[in-house]
Amino acid sequence: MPEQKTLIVSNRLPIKIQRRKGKLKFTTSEGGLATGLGSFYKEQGSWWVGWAGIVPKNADEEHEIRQELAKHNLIPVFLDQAEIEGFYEGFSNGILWPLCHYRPSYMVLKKEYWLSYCAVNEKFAKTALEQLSPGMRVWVHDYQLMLLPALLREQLPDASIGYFHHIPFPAMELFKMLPWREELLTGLLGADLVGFHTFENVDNFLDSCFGILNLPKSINQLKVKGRSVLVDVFPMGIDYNKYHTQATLPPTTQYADNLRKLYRDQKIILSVDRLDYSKGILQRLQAFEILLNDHPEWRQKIVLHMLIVPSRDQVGQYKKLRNEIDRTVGNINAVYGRPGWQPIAYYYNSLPFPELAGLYVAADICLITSLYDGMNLVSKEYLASKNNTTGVLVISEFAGASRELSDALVINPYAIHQTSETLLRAIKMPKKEQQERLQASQAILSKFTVHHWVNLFMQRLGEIKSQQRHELARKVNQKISHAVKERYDLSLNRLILLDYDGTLVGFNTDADKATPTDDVYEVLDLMAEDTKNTLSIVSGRKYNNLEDWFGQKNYYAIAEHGIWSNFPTHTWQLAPGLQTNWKAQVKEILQRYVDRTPSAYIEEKTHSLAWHYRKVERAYGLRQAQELLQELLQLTQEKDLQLINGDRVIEIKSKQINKGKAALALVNEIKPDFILCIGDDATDEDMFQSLPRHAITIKVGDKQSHAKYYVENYKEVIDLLSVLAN
Ligand code: GDG
Repeated sequence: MPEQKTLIVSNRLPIKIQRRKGKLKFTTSEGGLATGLGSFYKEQGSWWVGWAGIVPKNADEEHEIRQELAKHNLIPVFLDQAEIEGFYEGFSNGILWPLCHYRPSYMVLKKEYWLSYCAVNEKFAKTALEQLSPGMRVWVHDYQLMLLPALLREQLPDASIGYFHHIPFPAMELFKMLPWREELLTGLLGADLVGFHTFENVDNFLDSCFGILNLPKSINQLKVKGRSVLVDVFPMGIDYNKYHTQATLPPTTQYADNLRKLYRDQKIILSVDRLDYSKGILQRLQAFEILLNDHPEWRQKIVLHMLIVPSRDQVGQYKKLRNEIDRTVGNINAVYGRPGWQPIAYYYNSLPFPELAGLYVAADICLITSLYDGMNLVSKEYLASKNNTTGVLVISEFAGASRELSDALVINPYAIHQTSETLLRAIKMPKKEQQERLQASQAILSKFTVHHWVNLFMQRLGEIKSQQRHELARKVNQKISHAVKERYDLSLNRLILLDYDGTLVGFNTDADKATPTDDVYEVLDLMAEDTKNTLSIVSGRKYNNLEDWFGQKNYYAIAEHGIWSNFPTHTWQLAPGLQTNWKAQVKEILQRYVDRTPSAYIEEKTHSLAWHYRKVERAYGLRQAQELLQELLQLTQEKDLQLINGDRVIEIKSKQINKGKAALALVNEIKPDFILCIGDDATDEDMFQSLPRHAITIKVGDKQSHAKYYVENYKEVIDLLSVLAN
């Protein structure tokens, strides 16, 4: 029994239903996903939801299908003809597929396809929700169901939801073209874990979330309304033993022997793929033709055995491709063929599994020319089918599998002369080298199997859920705010330290416009009225800024991270012994970056300098900031200066002073029995770290922090202060 039940949701169920002589015939699928997930969904209590792939004739037939599928823990979603055309062929295969495979010009952007996609995702959500019980995990598969994670999240805020994208995720510039880009990204981010085959896909997805949804970038996590979402790489494997064993069984060995007899004295080059423009079939044929043309000595000694599985051949682009393949194959065979020998043996059908395995066993070379491919399982199946024998894999660098299989011969399928040369190298490769390369690849494939993939995905889903629980325990909720209020009420001498920007007011691209709101004044005035309270703003801003806003108040202000303070006399005083002779040299560097970066500017304070990029295009600003930080590193070390990497600002000031030291000075003076300190910035960490242990420290925004608690945003700070003051 699995520890936790899992609901799998994918577009297709792992079963094929056909009508034969008026009766329904059910055949289970042998696909990689079905095998990998088999151990989950067949366990009692786990289920698989998906389209049955058939439109029932009437209610009786629908009932029969449901009954039969239920025996295998499968739950069908039924689609009518309009949904098949809109959701499946229109949006999934006519928009998302070409876009994710870098063929945006093939997209047919019709609003009705989008509406159908939304409606069918809702339909899947409804069926899935009927099956879900508390504590169950959900694993959603692939691009047909990108909206589903968020639809499930709406109804089940605490559920464990994983999503895996089996095809490539394109670069942000491309994904941006979609009129429904925000909706699709938001849909995916309903999941706790979003998985891809390669790290490039992960990067592309994170770039899109940053560029389109404005979500800050990190290596592999995003924050969605306070919930951490993990985005990670899971290269899908195969059932290695199944292929390795099948290669020794009679139907397969027999098929392989027959094939070898048929192609006596010829090297067999094999290709297996669905009819699709992403597979580089025409490029493959061109490369093969160049080989025949440039190396006549190999004619009659090689054969390209090309199995193409029929797919989507009623769709325009696919029909066109098929005609082109037919024409090219015919042409090559006509030009280079001889009586008794055809260079290309082309089959447009699909084979039963034992025969497909026979092809793998017999082939000397497997040639994969994908122009883009999420993973490509055929390449892995071919290698796994080789039992102490020989065989060479030639694989496109644009297939996800090429990232793991570093012992294969890797090609760029667009460089057809290079492909042709590499093919020749594979044909001539000595047996010993073939064996060495095979063994190295098999060692990887036998470890990173599909079962390993499933376990790893589930393990990471568990990890992100426990991280979320941990984070939630730090979040200021009603219980925590009551406990703080209780301590507040019992204390007699309180110190309240509040950062300003990002803590009491929101971020404004124009720093001068981030003035205190009425709410801020109201709650601070109320707090300061209480004679038990000493309240101070602790900010990085210039003192004249703070003087303008808070100079007339009966609370205090500390400016420029502690360089200036008006405590306790309400007159501004400078911290003693600070040097400013470093400023000219640093300013010169900052000025260069201002001249190179539109909208960046320098803010000069009496004892510090700030380079602001709050108005600069976000990604570009971050890049310039990284470079500037790098350049300032050595100089600031030599001059004993502090380099602060803040929120869209880089600040340089003397090391002798920081917010932590300033806060501690107040603590020593006042000797409070209650300390509350709230801040959002890197510089506030100095306060969190230097205050006594009993201090209640709160970070605004759930970033890595030394603070004990966190709140989501400045509005929650005002709420908390109001609770305390009232
Ligand atoms: C998507 C992504 C990613 C093929 N012909 C026959 C047959 N097959 C089986 C193969 C293999 C499967 O079909 C094809 O898998 P691929 O991975 O190559 O490609 P897609 O179907 O496009 O899959 C892809 C995959 O999802 C997994 O995440 O790798 O990049 O596009 O298993 O063996 N099976 C039988 N007869 C055939 O004639 N029995």
